Amino acid sequence: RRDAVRERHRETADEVLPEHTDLYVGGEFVAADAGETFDTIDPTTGEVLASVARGTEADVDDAVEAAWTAFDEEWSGVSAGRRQRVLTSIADAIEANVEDLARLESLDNGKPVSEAKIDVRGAAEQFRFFAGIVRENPGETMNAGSRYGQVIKEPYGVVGQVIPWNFPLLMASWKLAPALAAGNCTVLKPAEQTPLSALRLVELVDDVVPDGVVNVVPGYGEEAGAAVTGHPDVRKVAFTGSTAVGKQVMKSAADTVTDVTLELGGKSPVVVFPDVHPKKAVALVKAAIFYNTGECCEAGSRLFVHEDVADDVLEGLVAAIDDMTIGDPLDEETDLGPKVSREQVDRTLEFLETAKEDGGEFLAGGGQPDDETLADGCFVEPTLIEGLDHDSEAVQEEIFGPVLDVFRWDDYDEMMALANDVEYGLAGGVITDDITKANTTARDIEAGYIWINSYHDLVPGLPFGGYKQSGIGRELSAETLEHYQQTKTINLSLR
Ligand code: TXE
Repeated sequence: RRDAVRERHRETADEVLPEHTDLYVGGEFVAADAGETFDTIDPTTGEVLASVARGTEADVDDAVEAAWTAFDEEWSGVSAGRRQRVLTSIADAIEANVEDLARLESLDNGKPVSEAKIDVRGAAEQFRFFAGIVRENPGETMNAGSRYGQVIKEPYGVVGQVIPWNFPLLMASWKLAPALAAGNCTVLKPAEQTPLSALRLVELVDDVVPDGVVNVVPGYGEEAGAAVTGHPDVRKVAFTGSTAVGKQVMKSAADTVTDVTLELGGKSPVVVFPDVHPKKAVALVKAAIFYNTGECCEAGSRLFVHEDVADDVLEGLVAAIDDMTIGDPLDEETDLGPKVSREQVDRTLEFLETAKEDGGEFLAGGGQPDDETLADGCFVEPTLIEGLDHDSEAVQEEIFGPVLDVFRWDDYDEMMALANDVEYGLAGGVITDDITKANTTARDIEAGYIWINSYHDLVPGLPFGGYKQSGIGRELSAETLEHYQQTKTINLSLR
């Protein structure tokens, strides 16, 4: 069985891997300046998928220069209509390759292919959304006594974008679409664990995007990432990743007073009221935490379930976990694939260890699956933990794996005080059919995005981003376009 999975992954890789694994700079695929590469690993089999150019500061310098050349010579002068056509063509190219891009994503990240398809379609949708609003940029004018004022929005020129590995293509689209729509050129650094879909994307759109408008520099965070976010000629930085690195990015941006938007970690609460049918709660809570193997910044990783329904909901969750298919992410039936890397498995297992030491009771899971056929992969069992103090490490920190901390409540105010007692504030969920409770609870949770009776449903047009240490700025919306623009006032004297 293990051999069969390896064979299937090798064959799939032959079909879907990008032809080029070099840097993409100025519209050309080029080797890294230092001539080095790094391996990207298939987390299901542990085998090397590809060796990819390892970009460093010199490569980032080249990419930034290529981006400025493209901006100055072409992109700054193109009409909104042209930008709209480019964005639409990118969406078309993605949609024409949904199956292959999804399989590629599944190989490189380990996510179930059924979920990868949702990502790929979502990526196309990003480009369509920003293509749709790109012309809505009229600016303002004002007659003010003896002067006539114009307020116009201008692109920054060259922006730097660093993305994580949990939704590689989707995150690339969240960054590229608004940056290009706003009229910028960009240098994008994909995560070292998952560089392949960004490279495949630029192969697919090489003939529709003018040279140098999009540059991709794969590499490690401290080498290529820090060179992008700290580059003196990058006028705006957009980062998605850990809160710890987000803070460093913000500090280094201070040196050049560069505008920064950050989308960072989360530890989001899901609140279940006693009026709901336990079945409905189970389905939503399960999706909130286990979607994408728990590797979601918005994952609902702390459950606050009302005492009156707690036993039923928890029993239902344990049964739902038993029913989950853990295995080869290329199988359509797989619900839970491997984590992205061995490092991520170790990190999750360390959290589980501290939870045990802190007296956590494991209602399900708690380690790696005891299944010989999964031994090559980075698998972690779906896990439910009850009985932890709210201030313990496994509750306060983002685990970023399939691990749910459970709390029972009967006093609303006490529950809400705990729900908000984390340094993060990205998202939250409320499950109830009482519209008043749903709305008041949504307002009481200190977070940037609240779902009532759903989860993970992100739609272009509804802004997404964090309160507190979960970030700065909003993606997916018209507000995002503004993050990629600066405001110029022109004050014309009529005297
Ligand atoms: O993140 P990093 P890691 C959280 C999650 C996870 C933890 C660690 O809890 O377990 O972070 O993951 C680049 N300057 N999230 O170590 O390091 C890096 O190369 C500039 C939540 O993978 O933040 C990659 O491209 N860039 C999160 C990206 O930053 C740097 C998604 C993210 O990596 C850099 C990912 C530096 N000094 C992890 N160091 C979310 N919000 O969804 C690294 N990078």
